[in-house]
Amino acid sequence: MQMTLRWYGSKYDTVTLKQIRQIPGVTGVISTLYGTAPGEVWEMDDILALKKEIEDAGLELTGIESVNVHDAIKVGTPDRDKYIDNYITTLERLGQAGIHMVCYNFMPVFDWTRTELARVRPDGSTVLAYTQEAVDALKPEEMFASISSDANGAILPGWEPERMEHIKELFEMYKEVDDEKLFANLKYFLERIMPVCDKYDINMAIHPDDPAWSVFGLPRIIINKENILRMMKMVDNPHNGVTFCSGSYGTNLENDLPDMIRSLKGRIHFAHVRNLKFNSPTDFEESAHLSSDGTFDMYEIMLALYDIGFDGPIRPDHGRMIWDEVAMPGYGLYDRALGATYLNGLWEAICKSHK
Ligand code: DNO
Repeated sequence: MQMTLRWYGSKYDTVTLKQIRQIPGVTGVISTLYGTAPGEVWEMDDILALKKEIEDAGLELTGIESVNVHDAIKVGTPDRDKYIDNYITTLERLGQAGIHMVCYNFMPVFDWTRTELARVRPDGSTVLAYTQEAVDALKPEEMFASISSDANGAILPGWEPERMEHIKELFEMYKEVDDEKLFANLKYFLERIMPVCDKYDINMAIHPDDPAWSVFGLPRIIINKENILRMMKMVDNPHNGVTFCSGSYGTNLENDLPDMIRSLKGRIHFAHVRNLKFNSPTDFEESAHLSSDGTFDMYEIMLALYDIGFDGPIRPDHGRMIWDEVAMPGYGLYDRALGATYLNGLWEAICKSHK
């Protein structure tokens, strides 16, 4: 596996490439053209400039998170082909630039959803947290206002203000879309993009829905083993794979994470590894990566990845805000660096004990 860190680009991120380069064992960066809107074609010059900036800092552009999918594709509106064509052109250019892993999601309206961005833990760190009760008490359009003041000035992925201005229209668009329709639209999208992925050897890695259940009555399908295996089978091409995100699948305590990993041998193209601490089945917070700080056995997760021969990029996922850092919630430097080091330690021990 290759340890990486997510980086939003010098215009948007408080963390620098120089800092990332100094985290032991981190050799790559997962980035994106953060200023582009879903559906837009990415310019080759912008892709190459991003790649060069990262390489000049002594790191590799290991993959893209994310090339976002336009809502027309998820909803299956008559103009979806235009947006799929744009997506294909972007993939083509990424392939030509030597990029072989693209993370994306198929979540309607929102990307990941948290109800608090700065819950204070007993040690004084602050973390992202979720309670179902808070979601049930809010209208979707209130949700954005309720969390944006804690965002430290950052624009959160999937929660861009210009998107949120159209939230009612977005909900209207999805009125007729249920789980089956969403599966069908995903299949249509994947079947159209697989030829370009085959040509340039691009691994598509779908990110799970987070939390792994329906929010605000919207359909959500990338939530458990059954659905993800259905998706792998429905377009049975090795380039159709997943981002295994322990913190997203893990929101549903019925998901057996190591078992899910083992069932996806050869199809995990990217791993996000983090821990959650549950206070009740519908109230969780994003703890430190260490097993003892949360609910998951991180050793078992890393062991399952080892057992299936996982050799793709991995990243510590969201970190806590510690040591007075001010950064995009979940994406500061310090706790993600601790997470990377911890995961590297587990991996080294697993590798050595299997020699
Ligand atoms: C949250 C991230 C997600 C992820 C997208 C992929 O921090 O893991 O926003 O990047 O869902 O498209």
